[in-house]
Amino acid sequence: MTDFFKDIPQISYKGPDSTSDFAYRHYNPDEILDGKRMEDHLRFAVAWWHSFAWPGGDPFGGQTLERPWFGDTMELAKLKADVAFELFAILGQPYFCFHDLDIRPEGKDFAESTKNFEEIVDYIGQKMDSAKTKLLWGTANLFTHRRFMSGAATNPDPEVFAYSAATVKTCIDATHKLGGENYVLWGGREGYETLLNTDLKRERDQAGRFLQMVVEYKHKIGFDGTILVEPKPQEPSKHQYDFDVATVYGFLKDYGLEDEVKMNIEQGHAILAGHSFEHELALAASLGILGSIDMNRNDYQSGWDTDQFPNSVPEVALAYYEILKDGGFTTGGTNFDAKIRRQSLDPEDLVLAHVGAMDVCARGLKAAHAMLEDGGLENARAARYSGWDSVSLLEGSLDDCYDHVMSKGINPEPRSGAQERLENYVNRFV
Ligand code: XUL
Ligand code: CO
Repeated sequence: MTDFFKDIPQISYKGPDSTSDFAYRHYNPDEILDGKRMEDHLRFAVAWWHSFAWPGGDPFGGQTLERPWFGDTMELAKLKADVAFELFAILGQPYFCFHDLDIRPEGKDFAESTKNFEEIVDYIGQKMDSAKTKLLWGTANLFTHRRFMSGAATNPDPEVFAYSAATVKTCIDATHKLGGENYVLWGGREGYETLLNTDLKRERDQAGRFLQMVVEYKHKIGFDGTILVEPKPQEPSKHQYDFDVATVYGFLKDYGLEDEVKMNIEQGHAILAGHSFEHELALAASLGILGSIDMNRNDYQSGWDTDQFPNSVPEVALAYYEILKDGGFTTGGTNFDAKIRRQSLDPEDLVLAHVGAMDVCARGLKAAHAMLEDGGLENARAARYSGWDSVSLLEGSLDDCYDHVMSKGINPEPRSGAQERLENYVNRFV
């Protein structure tokens, strides 16, 4: 045991009337919704990078957080893992997620970085043997080190492509070894700054082949987790090839991967793309590629990726509504890709950020479930499209539509979309 979280109790469900900071008021893992435990619906994960590796910097200032495990040695990486599993025990969430760089010190070359990585993966594996926490997904950090500044898969230098592919191989191996349920690719540097130096077609083809290689490798080693791509429109690159769900779906179709790869959709990325979170989720669901979510929120004034913990029940309720309507998570889950604010220095801040977020998500899930049970939105939607039940226009032609209008003297009457009534309806539940 380290003493990092000393005096912080294990968090448990105490009910909505509890006034304790260190209690769940809504997240009740064993509560059954639609025949399934709440824990199995939400499948919460802690993100190693924000919770244990992030030093608190912003564009104007460096480290604010002081952590006894900061530093580039194997001993400190193990201390970081010890503290991570202590947080998992306090929260009782079922999953975690990591990048290679979050858990191991960078070596002097690829071989040393890989050796460090494999040793820490084994260390984490041993800790998992006696903990209830499992791996939701692993991923490779192909964006922080300067070698990736011009892209990973989309780099003009083939040696960076190879380095990135070799890194992803080690990360899929580690994810497989730890029983991970998904493998994520977020293309942080897979985009460009200026078209003046960029061969856009070539870079997109490199990214397509890279993803095919990932899928081929998954099948080769028998990894049966889901491969997930995480869309984001910009930051760090000005133009990203994986802008949003629609863009990535077109990309998957181009490279024959639409049945192999699903989406990891992040709230803040959806907002940056000019969409709502529920739009991205509903679109992915309609395309059959909704996989998992990164739950966070952005600041609505600053307009950049602030990765804050969620705290709005109405927002998350609409997100979980789309997820439940799609049948719920299978291999996916709710990863808190969220960080505390840089002034939140204390160990308890890290705990309470997760506690609050888990409660907000639990309330959102309950509201979403109640709306689906009640059926108000689905009935209203069905009624709105019911005219289609009695016509077969989509099997016909322009000529058929012309005859239909002419012969029946059709003169369509506009009907109310009833948005305010539906908004009032949703507010009854959230
Ligand atoms: C960056 C982001 C990443 C991915 C994993 O905005 O969301 O943390 O989730 O690489
Ligand atoms: Co993310």
